[in-house]
Amino acid sequence: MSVHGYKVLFDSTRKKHVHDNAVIISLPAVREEKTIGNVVRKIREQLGDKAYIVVCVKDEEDPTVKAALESGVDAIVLQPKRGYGLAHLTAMHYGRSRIPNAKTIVMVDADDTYDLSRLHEMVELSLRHRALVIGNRLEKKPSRNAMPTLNYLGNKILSLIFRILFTKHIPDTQSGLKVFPADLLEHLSTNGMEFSTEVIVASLKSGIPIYSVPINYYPRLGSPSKLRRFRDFMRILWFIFRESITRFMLSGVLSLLIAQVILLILLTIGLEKLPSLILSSEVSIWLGFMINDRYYNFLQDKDSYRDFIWRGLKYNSIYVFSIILASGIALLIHNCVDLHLVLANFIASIMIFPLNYFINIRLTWNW
Ligand SMILES: Nc1nc2c(ncn2[C@@H]2O[C@H](COP(=O)(O)OP(=O)(O)OP(=O)(O)O)[C@@H](O)[C@H]2O)c(=O)[nH]1
Ligand SMILES: [Mg+2]
Repeated sequence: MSVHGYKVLFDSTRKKHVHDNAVIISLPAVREEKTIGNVVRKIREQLGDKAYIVVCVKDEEDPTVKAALESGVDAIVLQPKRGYGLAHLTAMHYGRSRIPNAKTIVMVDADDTYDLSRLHEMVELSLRHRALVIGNRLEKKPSRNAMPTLNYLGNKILSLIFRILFTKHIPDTQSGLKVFPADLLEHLSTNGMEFSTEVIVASLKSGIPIYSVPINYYPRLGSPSKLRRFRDFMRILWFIFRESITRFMLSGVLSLLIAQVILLILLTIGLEKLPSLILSSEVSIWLGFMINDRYYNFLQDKDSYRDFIWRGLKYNSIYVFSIILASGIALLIHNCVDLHLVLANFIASIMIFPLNYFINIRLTWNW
């Protein structure tokens, strides 16, 4: 993915930045002329000339452009359309086009609210482990001036939902300060505020480890926030759902339905109830595995036929407990409520969906 239609407003073309240790800094800004100077100074204090600072604005007339020039940034670009994510994508892609060797990208707001005193350490950590390093603002509750209670709750809730659906604990998913390996950029494409979450999801999918470093969070002293609370909250929530549960919907629903058809056939030809249940569940799990593998680039890269079977067996064996549980529940419902076994099995399968989801997501991104 690359960004089209952007405009370069300024480029220092300082050749000394083109070295292997360069770090691309992406600074999206809308009317941040009062604070951008401070942010640039703090970045230089931490990273010196290693930092290749790209500011992205959405309006050519924005006074931030002048302030950024005066503060000594390396490049200023104009994004093709509005959007926080698109601003980052524009700055990052431009940075990479200038410094193809850069190994690390830093994203941070231009509003001087993020504590950058650990930036150097975060960059080192990211380089050493090829990791995503997140500045965690929620280690201790930030002052209400810095983060109003509603924003604090929103951040906590989004991080909690993320934890439930991705079975991964990240204390501050919405932090705007993130440091990650530059090649992760190939997997990023969202234009709105969900960009921040996309960086985490892309890291999980790529098997990149994630670290959190506690930082302070300060009040905004410049222009008002660009956050549209409700709209952005809903967009991020939808993104989390889209990337987690719905990812397994197709395979889940398909294999669930096919399992019931197979169960009906096995019962009709006179097989005992328990073996019929187990056999139909097995087929459904294999089917789910194959759909996931084919359509969601499941587990690692493409491998040989033998490896595929081996992975399938491993995947299957982890489901043993869930098959026993589902069959048990199905028989219980069937006997107690006198429901047809196929219907009882259908209900049991839906009941154990959370367990299967948990197994599936753990296996998919195997952490
Ligand atoms: N270029 C560009 N920058 C943007 C856009 N939207 C937001 N920004 C900048 O992106 C950064 C993050 O936006 P903020 O308004 O600080 O949003 P936030 O940090 O989630 O919310 P607060 O905690 O209230 O600051 C700031 O530097 C903004 O100026 C956009 O559409 N284009
Ligand atoms: Mg901000």
